[in-house]
Amino acid sequence: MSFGRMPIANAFLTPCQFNDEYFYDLATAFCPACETFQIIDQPQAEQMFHEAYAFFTRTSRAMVDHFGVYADWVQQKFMGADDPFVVEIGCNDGAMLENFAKRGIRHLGIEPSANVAAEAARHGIRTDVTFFNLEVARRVRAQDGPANAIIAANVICHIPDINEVARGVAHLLATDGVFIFEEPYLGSMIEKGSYDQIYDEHVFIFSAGSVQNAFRPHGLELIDVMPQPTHGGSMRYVLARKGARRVAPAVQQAIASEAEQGLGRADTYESFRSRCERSRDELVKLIKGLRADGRRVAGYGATSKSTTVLNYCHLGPQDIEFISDTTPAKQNKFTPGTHIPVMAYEKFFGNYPDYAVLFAWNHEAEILAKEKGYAAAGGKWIKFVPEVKVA
Ligand code: JHZ
Repeated sequence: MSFGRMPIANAFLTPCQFNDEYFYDLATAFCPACETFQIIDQPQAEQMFHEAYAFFTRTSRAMVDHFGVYADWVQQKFMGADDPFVVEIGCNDGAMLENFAKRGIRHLGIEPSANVAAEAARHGIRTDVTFFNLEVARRVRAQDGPANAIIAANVICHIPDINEVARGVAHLLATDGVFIFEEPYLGSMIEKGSYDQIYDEHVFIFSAGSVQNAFRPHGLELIDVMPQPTHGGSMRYVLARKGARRVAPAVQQAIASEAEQGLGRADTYESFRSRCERSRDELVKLIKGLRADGRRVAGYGATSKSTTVLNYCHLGPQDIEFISDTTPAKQNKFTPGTHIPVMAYEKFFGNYPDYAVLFAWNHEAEILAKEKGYAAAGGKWIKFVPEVKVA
């Protein structure tokens, strides 16, 4: 399936950059042999992760809380060794590792985007500004010893060379160490029709089956899976060296439920494609209709996901007046490809639109709780996951 010509999801830009924008074809494929769902054309990692990376984890209070709970669980369950060592791949602004650092636990955040890594350092996190690979794993092990836990959140699916990740993890992990990561789950994306999870950074949308197949050749075994409510449905995967730890029954249960859901069948993806097309047509019709009636429509949350929605639906500033976002690095810039202004939250609060497209739909509970005033003033939300509707 192709979603068409797509810019880099987080490349928010200024008008003088409009003429040099980079585009690629956002198309997906499913491999029945290894059960991997992935994008085909993959922009270079350096085009996405650099010193001006626009996404900061701390922009969601609920996610910061979630990472606090995640970190506590890792510590209680897997950090019993004397002087344990934890490594996070892709630590962003340090929202997760801070929970280890403040307890004096030896840690290292490996983060290729220098600006978010600097924010992590500001919070007392030890960082290494680089992409994770086998060579880095060798260097870290030589300096700090083996890792009792290697953790990641919304990162492993961003790395095209998954075999290199597996080689690095297999080298760095202690004999009884664990590799734990979580990210948007294929089963949830198919169930909800949340096609906006597909963009350049998300090279893979993993499932229990595809994770098992990707890491098994490297001597790493999937020993547990735990569904998470974050990002519209995520899965946490726990891996260990083969035979080092007991495999929880949840692994086989997840694999059986993936088969039942049809994640290995072509017709599942045919239906998903039709659902994406229907969602696009309904959203465009709704927004164009409102604009024809003279209504003001804005967006809430200039997410990476919204780059896919806006470009796939060909919605621009004539349809969506502006998008409100709390991230300073995105404000007063324009959305990739569609050039809708991104404005500070005050613009939304001070001049409520008639309708607001909830692009950050995964943070709905957090946002609706703080935006009671918008609804009270007669403002309406446009949602598009799992179905297009006004609420
Ligand atoms: P949010 C990013 O995806 C990129 P995105 C990345 N590839 C990934 O995998 C996930 O994160 C984890 C703003 N906001 O979290 C802040 C408000 O304005 O859905 C963010 O710009 N007001 C690493 O970009 C955006 O919305 C608010 O009240 O799709 C949310 O982005 C809140 C809560 C957020 O991730």
